[in-house]
Amino acid sequence: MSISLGRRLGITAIAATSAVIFSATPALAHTNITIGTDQGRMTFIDDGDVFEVCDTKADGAGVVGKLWFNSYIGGDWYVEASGDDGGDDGCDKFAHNVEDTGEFQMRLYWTGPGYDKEIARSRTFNE
Ligand SMILES: [Ca+2]
Ligand SMILES: [Ca+2]
Ligand SMILES: [Ca+2]
Repeated sequence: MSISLGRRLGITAIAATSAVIFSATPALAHTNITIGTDQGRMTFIDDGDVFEVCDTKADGAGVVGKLWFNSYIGGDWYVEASGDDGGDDGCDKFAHNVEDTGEFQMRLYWTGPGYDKEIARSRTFNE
């Protein structure tokens, strides 16, 4: 009786643990990801872990792309790296290693007068 109960509890515990690990795993990147609007865009380039930020509209303000991170240990999301682009030619780039230590998310902001307005946000990812 007690052995049978123990077995059943053990199986239940294993199943529950697997479910938690599965649900906490964000989608793996292994591909480029682009977000944006007509004001600008931000692209994660998987080859080299480079992030490209482009201001695509001559509207008197630039854009800033931020790479947010939240570790598996918990706690708040915070900005790990960022890059901005303004009226100059071409896009700006920054590199940041994306690894399997937590979840990453790209968020793009339009730097209008006096404030940064979020205009796009990616799914969470890592690799
Ligand atoms: Ca990569
Ligand atoms: Ca602009
Ligand atoms: Ca530019």
